[in-house]
Amino acid sequence: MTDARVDEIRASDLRGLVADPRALDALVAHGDPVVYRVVTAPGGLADGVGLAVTTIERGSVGDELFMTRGHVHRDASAETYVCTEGVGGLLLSDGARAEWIELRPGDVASIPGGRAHRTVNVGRERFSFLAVFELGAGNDYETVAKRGMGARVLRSGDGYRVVDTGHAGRATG
Ligand code: PAN
Ligand code: ZN
Repeated sequence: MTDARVDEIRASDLRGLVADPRALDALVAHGDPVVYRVVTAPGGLADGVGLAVTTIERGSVGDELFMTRGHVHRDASAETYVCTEGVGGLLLSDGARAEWIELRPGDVASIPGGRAHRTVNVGRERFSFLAVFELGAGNDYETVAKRGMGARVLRSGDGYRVVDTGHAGRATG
């Protein structure tokens, strides 16, 4: 993939998405580090299939572990993730309920069509995964920014915990 596109997502790109905006401001003031990189095969593979590798750095915003922004596919297409490095997980949301799937190298996770999805690095190293998706799926970031993912993944001692937050506009619990 010599002509691959590389997108760098920095702390400042997570504005409006994190639990602790002050911790985010501090991180941005301290050099605005790269939270994750997405390497995309331009044009994708054959037959309308896209391929991208995401690598999330180790770190947190306050207690909230480094994560992707999260999105829903506008065309409600499904997607498959294959973990290649580190320990992380996938948060899925249908707007009412959140689901957490832990991922280690070799694990495969399916994202059903219409679900919002976000990944989180919960390990001690980088967390990397390969995504296979439909080209032209159309990533909608606004929905997640508005209603959240229904859960947040926080550092907890040596490990992590997934905290249910409910979805904005719905009863929390
Ligand atoms: C992935 C994601 C990638 C970055 O390739 O786009 O992990 O996450 P955000 O797009 O939420 O910033 C994917 O799910 N593609 O459809
Ligand atoms: Zn996706």
